[in-house]
Amino acid sequence: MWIPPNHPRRESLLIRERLVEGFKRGLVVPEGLIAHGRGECFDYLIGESTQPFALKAIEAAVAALLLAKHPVISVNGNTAALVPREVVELAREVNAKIEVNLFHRTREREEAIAKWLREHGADEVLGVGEDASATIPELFSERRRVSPRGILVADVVLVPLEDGDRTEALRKMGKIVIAIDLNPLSRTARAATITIVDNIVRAVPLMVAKAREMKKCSRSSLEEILRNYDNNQVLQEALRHILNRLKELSESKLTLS
Ligand code: PTJ
Repeated sequence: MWIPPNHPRRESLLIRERLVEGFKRGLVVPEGLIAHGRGECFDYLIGESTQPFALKAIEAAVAALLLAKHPVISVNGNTAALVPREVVELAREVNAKIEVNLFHRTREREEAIAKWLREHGADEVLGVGEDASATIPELFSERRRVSPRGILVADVVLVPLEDGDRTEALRKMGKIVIAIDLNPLSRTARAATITIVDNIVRAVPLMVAKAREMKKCSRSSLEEILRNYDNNQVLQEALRHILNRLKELSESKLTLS
């Protein structure tokens, strides 16, 4: 679809088109389009830019990934459609495995997403077909099926665009869970160890840049960043930001003339 270069909502429309394209390619499910709409609404409230609370979470997330023994990036349909190259770059920078994990799991989608990621530079993609032979205890959705070489043994898992159940189950297994979710009130956001309240299209490239920079840090300084991180405070800051923004807007002239 052609979007005029001067369209005031151009960026947002281009992101939408990437998802529609992903849907046509069989990467994204219709429910993924609905999930994106929910995300867009929260992005509007946040101001469609990365805020200090997200930067704080990104720093802690990168510290956790760099300190991890077995870091894994979990990829679903929306993530594959929106940031395939960036996911591969991040995995390379922090030495993480990439695993396909789907709520609406079909063999066709697993394979389509893995192929798409390989086309964007991934050497290995776990969680496809028989490789997803292990199960996460106490989880009944299709998300329970994981790779014994990936999420099952991971100590740190990045779960962009998640539905809450699995985050809670992974936490119960003792893993550090990093979520990227525009909704600071979602169960995922509240259950994760570290929540990046930002759009994945902005957050993942920032994580790549941060990983390149922080790779030079000592283990003790990375551990210190993690020790000082407080996810509850970050979620409170996200809500306070929305609150203040809406207050300011509600006292300003809103009509366009
Ligand atoms: O590909 P599958 O089969 O694994 O399915 C993926 C979806 C997204 C359909 C599935 O995980 C799902 O139903 O997710 P939810 O429960 O709708 O949650 C998605 C969350 O992601 C919501 O809290 C949205 O606000 C948030 N979100 C949507 N788009 C973005 C986002 N967060 C960050 N960046 C976005 N672009």
